[in-house]
Amino acid sequence: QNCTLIGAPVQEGTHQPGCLMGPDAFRTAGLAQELTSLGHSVTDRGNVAPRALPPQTHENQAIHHLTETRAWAEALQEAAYTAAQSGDLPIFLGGDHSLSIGTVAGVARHAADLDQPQFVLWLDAHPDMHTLGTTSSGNLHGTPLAYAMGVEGFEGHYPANEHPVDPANVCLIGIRSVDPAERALIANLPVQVADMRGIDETGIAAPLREFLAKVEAAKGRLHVSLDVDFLDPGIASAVGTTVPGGATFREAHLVMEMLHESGLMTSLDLVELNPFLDERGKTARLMVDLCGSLMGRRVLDKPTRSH
Ligand code: DIR
Ligand code: MN
Ligand code: MN
Ligand code: MN
Repeated sequence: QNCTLIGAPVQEGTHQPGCLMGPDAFRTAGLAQELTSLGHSVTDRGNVAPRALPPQTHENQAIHHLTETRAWAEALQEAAYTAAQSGDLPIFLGGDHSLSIGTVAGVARHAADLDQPQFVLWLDAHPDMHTLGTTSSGNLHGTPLAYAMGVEGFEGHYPANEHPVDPANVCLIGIRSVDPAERALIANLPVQVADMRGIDETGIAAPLREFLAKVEAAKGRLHVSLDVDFLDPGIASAVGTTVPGGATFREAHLVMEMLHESGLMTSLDLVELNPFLDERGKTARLMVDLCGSLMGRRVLDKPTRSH
């Protein structure tokens, strides 16, 4: 497969600086070499640069960097649409999770051109389902999934979302930190949510297998958005919003291997890596290692069937 790396050094969606260095940390940790060693070809398109936009404000005073976030969303939506059209696998190197405001809408626009449904797998401790009206932290990395699904509350601030993802085509895995407004939205939308309690009961493979079967049956396109805080802080500490009780090394690799075996993934975000918080690149290297499993590395030549 041809992989296109697209850097999105955005950090305005969070409160702590450092995600700016994410794309270069993925490069330094050897992402391109890992993919090449698995037989893929890799084109690194460098980093996206947003345009300067006229300042905008919102009545929610907690919100910061709204103008910059919109500028990134516009630039990334265009970059994602163009990359998806090429037929290569776009891999977006974050950058905080606000980059998915642009990437999901961009790939969904291409799916609409192909007349295929867009599916989204959100691997995260958080649902990122705030609107501009409900965020109390004002950190806009808490909003991309609500926007991607066409939830109201962004009009006139984020770019118009012409191809929203059907909430029934969205699956969240790893969830363990949910704010009240997000809880209410989840209760009212047909999204599939595997929180850590459910994962403890069924194992992590069951909800993923169920979701992948839906994607396959619908002949859908699948965007995977991997937030570093999906992982347990004990193995991945380089993220501004660690939450205890995350996915283990083995659970995370299993998810990646099942995704690879499904052959369904059509685009990928790697987000929230903050190299300034890393211990000698440990988290960056783990993320690259997971990408190896996601892109075909396996223990034995014979794939282990999970179903
Ligand atoms: C929290 C944190 N729900 C907020 N969100 C994070 O600020 O809205 N998402 N960290 O990944
Ligand atoms: Mn997130
Ligand atoms: Mn269209
Ligand atoms: Mn998160």
